Amino acid sequence: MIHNRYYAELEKYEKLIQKNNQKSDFYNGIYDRYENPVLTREHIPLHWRYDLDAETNPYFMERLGVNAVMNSGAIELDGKYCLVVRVEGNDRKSFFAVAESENGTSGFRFWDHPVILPDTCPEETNVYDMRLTKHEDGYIYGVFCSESKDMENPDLSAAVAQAGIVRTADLKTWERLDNLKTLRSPQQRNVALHPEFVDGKYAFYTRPMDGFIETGSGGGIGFGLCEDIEHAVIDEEKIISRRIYHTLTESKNGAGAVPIKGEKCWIHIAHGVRNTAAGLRYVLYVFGTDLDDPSKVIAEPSGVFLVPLGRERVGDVSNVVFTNGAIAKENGDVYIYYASCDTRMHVAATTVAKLEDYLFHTPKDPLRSSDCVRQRCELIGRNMELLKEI
Ligand code: M1P
Repeated sequence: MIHNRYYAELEKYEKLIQKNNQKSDFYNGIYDRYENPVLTREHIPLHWRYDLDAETNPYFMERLGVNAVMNSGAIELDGKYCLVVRVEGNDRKSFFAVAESENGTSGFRFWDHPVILPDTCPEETNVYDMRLTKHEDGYIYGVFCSESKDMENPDLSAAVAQAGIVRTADLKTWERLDNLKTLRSPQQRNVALHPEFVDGKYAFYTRPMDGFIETGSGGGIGFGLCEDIEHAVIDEEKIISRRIYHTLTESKNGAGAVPIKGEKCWIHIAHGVRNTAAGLRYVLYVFGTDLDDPSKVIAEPSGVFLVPLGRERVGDVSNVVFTNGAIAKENGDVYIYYASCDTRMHVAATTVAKLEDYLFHTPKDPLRSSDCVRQRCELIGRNMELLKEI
């Protein structure tokens, strides 16, 4: 028999799922933020966490709790907004699960079961952060981090990160392909597949790393081509968005959402990391690449695009925003799904036109304080002239 408490918890759960979400009063002209997170751990269905049976669970305890929902791939499928969410159990292991919404900003509801990935790598301990690409070859690809213990290193925390690759037509049945091999980089995280062939080949954004946490000699976001997606091998990785001293990418950076095809460029929403006395700070930034050559950066606006604000600043890994999914609609609307503090998911809404205006009309970072103040004084000067008209 189902425990009585289930019905009270179900009522709370349904109220949460049906909660309206509105644009907040935040303004920067670039995007709108929404008041409420679109997904939290409370959105996880009760039957994934509790044993509902009153006999085997007399106290109605959570048996398999969920700690966080975060870094989600995003895709529009059959007119629905679908997120492939990174769900982190209380046991610290992550898995993927699809949550779907009618309008992209509220009402996200998980499908009945988590994603079952083919279990082809016995050494794999953890999987997370899937980027979803609707490729012109007809498949939907998921590229994610496949993490294993580093058996060659006696340090208990030593791990190895690789890029796992799966493909699907419906987000229900998944085929696992070989992990990506990058011949010149020992580890990879934050890898994304470009949606179109480039020179007849599959194109990946990579993040070469010497170790599991530090990128070391890996200079930033890389770009590489491969012939065979089923056994993907990349020889050369060209660094396209660099780590730069005293900028938001000083410590590291990584590809975020799969690039969006705009009118003037491919729009990349990535993350940059700097070190502080309070630990690493993760923010989002945007750059644009050539429509014919997506490895060529043609727009690099200065500074941060989206940072953790208010309640977004607090969570398991504080001072972090991270994106690995955005949905661009045919009418030009764009929904950027981002996690705060490795804890919950939010949405920001904008358009391709606004993103391109931001990309091509935000000044570049002059990289030195004295040049930055000159840049700002120019803006102030022009505005002072205009303000005389009032
Ligand atoms: O904790 C912040 C993020 O750290 C990692 O990103 P990166 O590889 O750039 O350091 C990832 O593990 C990501 O999942 C996490 O959100």
